[in-house]
Amino acid sequence: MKIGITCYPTYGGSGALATELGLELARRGHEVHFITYASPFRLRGYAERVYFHEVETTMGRYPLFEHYPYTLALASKQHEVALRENLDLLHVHYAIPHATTAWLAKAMLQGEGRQIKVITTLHGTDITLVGQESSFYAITKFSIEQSDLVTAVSTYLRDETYRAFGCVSCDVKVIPNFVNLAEYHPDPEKRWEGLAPAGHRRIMHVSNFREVKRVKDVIRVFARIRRAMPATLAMVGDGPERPDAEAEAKELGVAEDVKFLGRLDSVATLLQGCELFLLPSTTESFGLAALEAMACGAVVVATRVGGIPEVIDDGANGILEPVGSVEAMGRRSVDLLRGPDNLAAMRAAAIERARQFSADKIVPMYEALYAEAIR
Ligand code: GMT
Repeated sequence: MKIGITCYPTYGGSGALATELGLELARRGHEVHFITYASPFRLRGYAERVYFHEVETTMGRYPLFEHYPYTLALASKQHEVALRENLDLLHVHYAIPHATTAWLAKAMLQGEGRQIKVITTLHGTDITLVGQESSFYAITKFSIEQSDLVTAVSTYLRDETYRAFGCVSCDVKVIPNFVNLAEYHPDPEKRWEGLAPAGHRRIMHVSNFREVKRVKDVIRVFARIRRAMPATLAMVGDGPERPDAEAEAKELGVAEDVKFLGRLDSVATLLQGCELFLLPSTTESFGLAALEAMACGAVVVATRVGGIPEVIDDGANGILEPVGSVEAMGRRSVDLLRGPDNLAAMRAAAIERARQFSADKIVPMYEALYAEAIR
């Protein structure tokens, strides 16, 4: 099959998932065309049957356009690539604006007597936050309803889509996030040499440091662990909340043991050395970062929100607490780290749970969906 994929190419779970999906599909013999404004960050180097088509984001000085109409440029590129490469379908990730531009590209193709199917995957804040803003609500609802097929990454997100948009004519199918076990797997040899002193517990957080990630809570939980034992926290990523997190680390006296590493294209080797992964978000439709951490053998300490309980069983393969309960997250982290048997058992359970979301199990669900779409 020939598949066009549009996603956000920069740091973020939806772009990560879309790129991993494209790479898996290509390994399975499909031809994959990424259509977006930059090469997706997880697309590293050449991969067989994978192509990247760049969408322009600027043009020469044209005073009439104070803002470049990127969405029109994207729709034009989706149309152009679909026509030239004879694509069977466009699979867009994150509804805004990708589902809308795909609808436009499809309408243009139809005008030329060509058919293409549009599949939209909803990832999170396209439904829970941005899509519900008054400027975007109607067009998001319209674009979802006009898609040939719609998927959501968790049951929570599907139900939230029905609740918030009441999409009468759409049947949202749940296809959970998946993890590439060839890259994300345990490696007991990894111990963060050069990052954490010997004897330190290794704690980690990865995100785009937006408000929803509550990165100050990450620091607060870590400070409670640090008071109880030697430990290092690796903060991977960047975003608007980073200065606040840095200030919080200073304020709580743990700055020396908190390493802000910035954006990294690949976190697998760090995750392999990590013992606890902190994800205290306000909302999380699935928590791809948590799944990848579990696959590497880290215990995730997260909030009991959104789709996270669909991935983590509290007390069995991870720890869940209400939003903002840094005291409980800190206390349970310390208890776990002090009990080597419990920690080892929970790490093993996390690896086992992550295997249920392996690419081998989940990607065929997308392939079945594609077959259904073009039937
Ligand atoms: O909704 C977002 O915040 C954007 C999106 C992204 O691009 O980072 O993240 C979402 O998609 C991921 C992949 O499906 C999910 O694992 C994340 O839980 C989800 N983030 C939120 O719901 C906050």
